Amino acid sequence: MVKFKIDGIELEVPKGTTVLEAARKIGIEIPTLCYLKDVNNPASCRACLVEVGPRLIASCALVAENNMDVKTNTQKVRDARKTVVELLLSNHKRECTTCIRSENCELQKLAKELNIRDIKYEGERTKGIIDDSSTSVVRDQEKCILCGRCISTCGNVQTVHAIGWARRGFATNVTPAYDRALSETVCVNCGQCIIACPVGALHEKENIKDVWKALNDKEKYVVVQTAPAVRVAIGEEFGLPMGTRVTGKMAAALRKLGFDKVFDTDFAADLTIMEEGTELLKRLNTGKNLPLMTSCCPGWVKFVEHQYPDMTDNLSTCKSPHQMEGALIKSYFAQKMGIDAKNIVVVSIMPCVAKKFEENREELSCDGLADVDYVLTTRELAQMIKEAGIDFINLSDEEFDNPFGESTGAGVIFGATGGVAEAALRTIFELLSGKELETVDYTAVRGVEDIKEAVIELPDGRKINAAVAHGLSNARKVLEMVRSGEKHFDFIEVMACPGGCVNGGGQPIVNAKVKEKVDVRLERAKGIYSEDKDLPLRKSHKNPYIKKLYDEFLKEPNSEVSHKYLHTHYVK
Ligand code: HC1
Ligand code: SF4
Ligand code: SF4
Repeated sequence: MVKFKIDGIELEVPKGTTVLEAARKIGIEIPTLCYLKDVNNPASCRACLVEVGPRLIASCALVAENNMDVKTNTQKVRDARKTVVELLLSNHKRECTTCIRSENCELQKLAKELNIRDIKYEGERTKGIIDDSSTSVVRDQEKCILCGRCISTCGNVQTVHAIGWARRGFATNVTPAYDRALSETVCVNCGQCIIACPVGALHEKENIKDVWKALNDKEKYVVVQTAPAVRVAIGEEFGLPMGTRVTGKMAAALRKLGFDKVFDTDFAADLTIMEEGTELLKRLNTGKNLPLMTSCCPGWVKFVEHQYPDMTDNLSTCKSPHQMEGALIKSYFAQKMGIDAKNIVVVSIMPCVAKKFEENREELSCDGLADVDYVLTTRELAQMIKEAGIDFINLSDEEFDNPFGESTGAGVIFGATGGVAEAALRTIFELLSGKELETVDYTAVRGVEDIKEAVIELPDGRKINAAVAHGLSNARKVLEMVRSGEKHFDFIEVMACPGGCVNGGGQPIVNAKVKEKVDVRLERAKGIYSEDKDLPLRKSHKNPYIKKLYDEFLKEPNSEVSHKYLHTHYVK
């Protein structure tokens, strides 16, 4: 242990603790911009300067030592921090009123806290570009403050390394190698860099205008569906605590926006379990293409295509749930309603920016029509609700529309890491045994441990070895273990985003300081599991509308019709 003082307060902390960590533990506020807990700590922004003797030192890189006397609140410290931020602002494209991150920008917030009223150092600014080549992520270099949080996230958390540092000194910027467009790189579109960025230098490619246009077009029948993870996060955009379930208010708001039908992607998550569970049992019988790897996360699918092309046959052929639902809306539902599928516009509300890439893939279409026409993030939906002047907080709960509005708890838990595996296990076991499961909670695959493993004994004595990984660095570890023969798995669930979709790149952006105290992944997952617990049905195969869909249209899981609408293939 080390004994030292911060602002006269005696402290005892474990060896290796930084002054920043120690100060925050006792409630002393030190500003930071580049620091992102467990991800990024380059000591580059210098906003966290503190005074130790005659020197000003960055507290994030200052390891506490015995007898140190640290001061965090002197005039010298306040002036120095102010100068640091003024210099950053002098080289920043300051269009705060129209910036996508206005009111949720860490630089704006800090400038206000430090009472910066004018920019003293006007002069030449570093030139940069706006790269909007990607379907998912837009980069605006002139808003970048060179904190490096995106680079560390992409490189260390995701092991993708699509972006990095280039040039030196005043010309330094963040860019893909050789200044390529992001769309020409190995970027998997996960958007984790967006939610790591403290400012508006990275954001999603917006589709709000496209959706308003469709809603205003009298010829179009506009249908919306919402992903499991949106309902436990969108409330944050309206000031509700993290993880608050607002499923009914969300359905009501969507109706007020003018959508003709309000469907739930959770229904198709149940359907995915029927299709993927059947696929798993078939592969177990033939021994081919094992382990079966989940395919509902387009960031993960892209990662496999780029980095493990020899393993694409291991991916499930199932489309992701919202793509399945889109294909069914334009076939089964259109036929039922007597609507020309060409006039239907399907909008998916997703916690994800990779889904924007996914819906544009030509592999995800049927009869010449894209399954899904537009994907909006949770943030974009909140924006539309605000633009429409809807009093979200005071809305009364409404239900989803049928035939795609009913889901089981198994569909809901898709939104958290381990959810797909748990949902599959609930169904596979029952279908094989013909017996009711006594407990449906497979807690071994829940939580945010990097890699989770479970062995499930089937009624016929066979065992299924399952692995669950979230975040692509963990996925890479699992694939390397499989390749080297170190581990044998039959089933692998991967979600590209740490924590799964609850922490997707399209979700409300949480300030880095809040992330230090609260695990966003766990808070939102709590909302997911409580919705699961409260639903009367918790196993996909019990969903009455799923049974009806098979009776009326698909016949049986993995049938020819199912393959036409619900399955796809990948590129190597
Ligand atoms: Fe997901 Fe999925 S869980 S991929 O994260 O399989 O986006 O929430 O909608 O499609 O259901 C996302 C979430 C989502 C799909 C489902
Ligand atoms: Fe990297 Fe994901 Fe950002 Fe692409 S979207 S640059 S893969 S973090
Ligand atoms: Fe999208 Fe979910 Fe995959 Fe993240 S984990 S890229 S939010 S599908």
